[in-house]
Amino acid sequence: MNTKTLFKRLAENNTFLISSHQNIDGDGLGSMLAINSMLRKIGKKTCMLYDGSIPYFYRFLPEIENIIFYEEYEQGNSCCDWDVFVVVDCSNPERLGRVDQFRKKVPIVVNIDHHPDNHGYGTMNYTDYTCPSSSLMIYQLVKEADIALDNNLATYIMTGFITDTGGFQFVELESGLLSIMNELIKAGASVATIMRYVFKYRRFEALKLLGKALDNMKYSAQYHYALTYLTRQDFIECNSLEEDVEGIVDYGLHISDAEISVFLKEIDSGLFKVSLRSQGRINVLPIAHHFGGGGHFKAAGFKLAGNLPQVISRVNDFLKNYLENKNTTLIPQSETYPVTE
Ligand SMILES: [Mn+2]
Repeated sequence: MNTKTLFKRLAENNTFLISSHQNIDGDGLGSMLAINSMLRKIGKKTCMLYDGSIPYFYRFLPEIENIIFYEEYEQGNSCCDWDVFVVVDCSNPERLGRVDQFRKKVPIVVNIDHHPDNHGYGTMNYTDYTCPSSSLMIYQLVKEADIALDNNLATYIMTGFITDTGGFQFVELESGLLSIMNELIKAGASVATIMRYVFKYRRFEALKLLGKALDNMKYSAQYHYALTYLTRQDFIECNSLEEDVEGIVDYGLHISDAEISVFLKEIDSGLFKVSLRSQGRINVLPIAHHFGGGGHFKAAGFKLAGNLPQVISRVNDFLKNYLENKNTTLIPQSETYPVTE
């Protein structure tokens, strides 16, 4: 669906529920806040609802305190019936957690996303996997609607873009993108501020946890991939929070000839969340699909049950097999954008 038709349909309705995926990142948050801000500017009633916790380093985002947590919703608040449910940056609606129930209760479901494995679960789907961030898709919608960018809206869109491109590292900044950046900066987005919060501003305990992960890292010089892990015990020893792992998976790609970085995080005793990152040549999405997960060509993830040695060996076995068939595993040319799951 194009932006013109979508905006027309949005404008015809009055009340909107907005949500995004669990383990939310800067693009999920930026996109939620951006569509919320856009709809409010045209006089709509909105409610941002999220099932999960929001990492502390995203609290610099204006009006983030307006996002309602699912627990608060359950305890009763002003949100009631909605005409439209807008889901942003979410390839699979199961990733909405308990908010997913509203897909069946709200008449119109709008799916705005840039994940290549989004199968169009909305009643209206605005999907574009060549777009570097979902927030940039909302930028296109804002332009279509002829809504003026203000400081907040520009900050939300820029935060999504910066998060999903790893701070402009994983995208060729061509003139088209640069002119959008220029417009966002003119409207008040501060690249320096966003970069600091998204990539640097961390608790001391997060750095200790990174130390553990680097210590646990193994590198396969033969297959060119790094693999590391963190167990529940590591979290306890470092007094760490779940969000303290943000960015750890990227460190494996610092190795000069690494093609892939793998990070296993024990989320519960005997259950691991596995994150994959690619330098840009090898497609990691089929690996995630094999294990029932999803994501992008360069950033994907899945969950795997077992104890640590079992999980490591299952991942190693599959990866080695996969990497031996390189002809079938390369990222299609020019499809090299997002870097978060
Ligand atoms: Mn995204």
